Amino acid sequence: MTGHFITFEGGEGAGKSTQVKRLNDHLIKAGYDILLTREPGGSEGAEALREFLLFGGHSLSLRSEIMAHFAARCDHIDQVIKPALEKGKIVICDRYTDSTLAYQGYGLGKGDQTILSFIQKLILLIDLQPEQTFIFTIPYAIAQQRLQQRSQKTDRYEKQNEDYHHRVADGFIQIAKDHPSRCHIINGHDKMETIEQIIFNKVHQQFPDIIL
Ligand code: Z5A
Repeated sequence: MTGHFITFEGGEGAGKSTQVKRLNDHLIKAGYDILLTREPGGSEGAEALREFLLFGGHSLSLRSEIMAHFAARCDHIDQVIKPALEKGKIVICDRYTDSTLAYQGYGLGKGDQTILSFIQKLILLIDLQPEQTFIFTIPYAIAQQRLQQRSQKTDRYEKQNEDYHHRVADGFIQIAKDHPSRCHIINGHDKMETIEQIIFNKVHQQFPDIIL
């Protein structure tokens, strides 16, 4: 594969999607070939599974919920991400495997080692890790204020209690510690322009062929 694979992660309302768009727009203006995508979703089948996972209202066992996220992910990888990387595109993905570790492993699974290792085995099986990941952090109260100001419908994870969201946030920090060369922690409470510049610099440092 000749392209690059960059992911954005973190709690909801932390500002990931805003920065994903800024990086995408900037790279396109600079003449790069980009695939901007998201999870769960990103392919026709995975978008159908997204609807089921986020808004379906079904009760799933934790392992089956994890498998459903990975089913969506495999379709997304096989039909969209791998072909784009093979064409040399820069793939920017809003959420990926670290979200499963944080939301299902640390959030719903409360950091249980059996669940974390179940997810880690699936991550190894799918055999496509991002080269660079930005992990956004934000105080819970600020994220809530931001989310209340928008009209989007609330998904099943956003409806979880505050303790759950703290476990997810701590999980993301742990993931960043476990993968220091791939992951960069971004303070989502900084100004948008400051964050944008930090990300541009980190992308250029990691991939000297990308000039921003
Ligand atoms: N999920 C999972 O459980 N397991 C998995 O394996 C995967 C996902 C892959 C997908 O949600 C849900 O799926 C997610 C985890 C779960 N659920 N939760 N909760 P999503 O992708 O649809 O939604 P999200 O990722 O949570 O996105 P979000 O809520 O839109 O958050 P965001 O992308 O980080 O924030 P934003 O849209 O860029 O910004 C939010 C608002 O803040 C907006 O009004 C901005 O203008 C404002 N903003 C952004 N940056 C700033 C700064 N720097 N200052 C001030 N205001 C700002």
